[in-house]
Amino acid sequence: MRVLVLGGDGFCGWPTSLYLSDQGHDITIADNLSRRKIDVELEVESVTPIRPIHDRLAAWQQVSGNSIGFVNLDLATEYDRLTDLLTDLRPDAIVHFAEQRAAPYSMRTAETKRYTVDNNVRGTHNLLTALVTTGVSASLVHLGTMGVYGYGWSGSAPIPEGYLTVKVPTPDGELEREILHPANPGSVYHLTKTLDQLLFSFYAANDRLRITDLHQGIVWGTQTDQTARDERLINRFDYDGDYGTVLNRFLMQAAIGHPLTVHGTGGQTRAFIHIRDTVRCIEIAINNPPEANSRVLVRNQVTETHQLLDLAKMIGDMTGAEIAYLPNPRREADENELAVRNDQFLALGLEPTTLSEGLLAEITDVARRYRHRIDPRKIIARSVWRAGMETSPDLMTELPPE
Ligand code: NAD
Ligand code: USQ
Repeated sequence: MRVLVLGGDGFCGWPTSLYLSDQGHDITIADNLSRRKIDVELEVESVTPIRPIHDRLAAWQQVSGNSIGFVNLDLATEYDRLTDLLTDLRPDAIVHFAEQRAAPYSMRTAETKRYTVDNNVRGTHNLLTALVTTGVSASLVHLGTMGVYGYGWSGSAPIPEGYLTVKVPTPDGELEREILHPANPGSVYHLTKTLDQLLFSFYAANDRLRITDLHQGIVWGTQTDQTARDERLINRFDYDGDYGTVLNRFLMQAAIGHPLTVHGTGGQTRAFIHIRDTVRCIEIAINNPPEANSRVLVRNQVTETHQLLDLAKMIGDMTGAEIAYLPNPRREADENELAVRNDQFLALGLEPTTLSEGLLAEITDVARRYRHRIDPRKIIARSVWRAGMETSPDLMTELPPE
């Protein structure tokens, strides 16, 4: 299959591109490298030393014999170049990762809020319009998020895959309808994913575009079989207070002896998936697109749910790391229940990597190996959801000796 990977230089997009290339697909990446530029703006780097995109691509060609195309393109602002690319390439499938994806970054300032909305919503809408204008009949797979459903809204009822069955009272009795699950975003970033959903619904109904929206949980881990083949192919590992996600942050913190930064009580429950399962799910999704003329196909891309405090305790037991209960910089429930349906991917053959299998390897193979690249002053999350909310001072300012 000819596959266009939008955002293919990022944490999920890079290993997906290599995995699909390894499976024999013909891959082209389009990315504006904005994620690398935000690292410069935040004065932080991936724990793992990621190589410039052209070095990465040359290394993959050397290691695998397969070449991957690359186009430096801004999905949100370069509409004409996007239509040219679609017309030239005529992909069979498009995977859309190309959005600003950090909730804390999206809540930093008025500028980052506006950037996140402009970048994400315009990018998605440009893509949909470009597909209609060019007549390219590629199926589209978008990376959405579990956060569109919000947390705790339906108590212990499992979150369905995208649609909720509701009963509507009418003068003649009750009508049963399936509606898009109500949106409950917890940040401007998550809000953009709920706006994406409406764009998809419209274009699937009006233009018969074939769209899959993957509501993915928090991705953990770093390497896949492909990125581990050569150090030049290594995947990024974010640990900072904006882009680092909770489980990878705890693993990195344990590796340097930093207390585990639990926000609030740690009663928040979230959904997780290993990066190896992400890439496999994308392959399943491109191989099983919806029919034209059907509604958006929503699949929940998660394998486990955990309460944050349980995760912190598990890592503390494994490594001796202490837990620090910090003021929560976000506006979110202290505690919530979360059960998620993920029947579709399991039925299509996904065999989940469980937390118990990979945690220690992640600490020793990645976090400890590159610990010297960590700046402990970048660990505490400083982006607050509302002016005046408290954050913690740095708990460590220098790396302790090994
Ligand atoms: P990332 O920031 O590492 O990668 C995103 C890539 O898209 C970057 O390489 C960036 O340069 C590129 N990009 C952003 N805006 C662009 C634009 N306008 N034009 C072209 N390229 C652009 O993020 P990630 O962690 O790989 O996440 C990928 C997708 O998966 C995102 O849409 C995110 O919302 C979703 N997701 C991620 C997670 C997670 O835990 N990382 C979980 C659920 C969903
Ligand atoms: N948290 C801590 N300590 C930390 C960091 C985070 O307690 O050091 C807490 C947060 O307060 C929050 C939870 O952990 O309650 C998750 O935070 P996160 O940064 O790991 O995840 P989130 O902001 O939700 O965003 C990440 C990705 C995003 C993706 C989302 C999937 O950055 O792209 O969409 O996970 S989901 O959460 O399922 O919506």
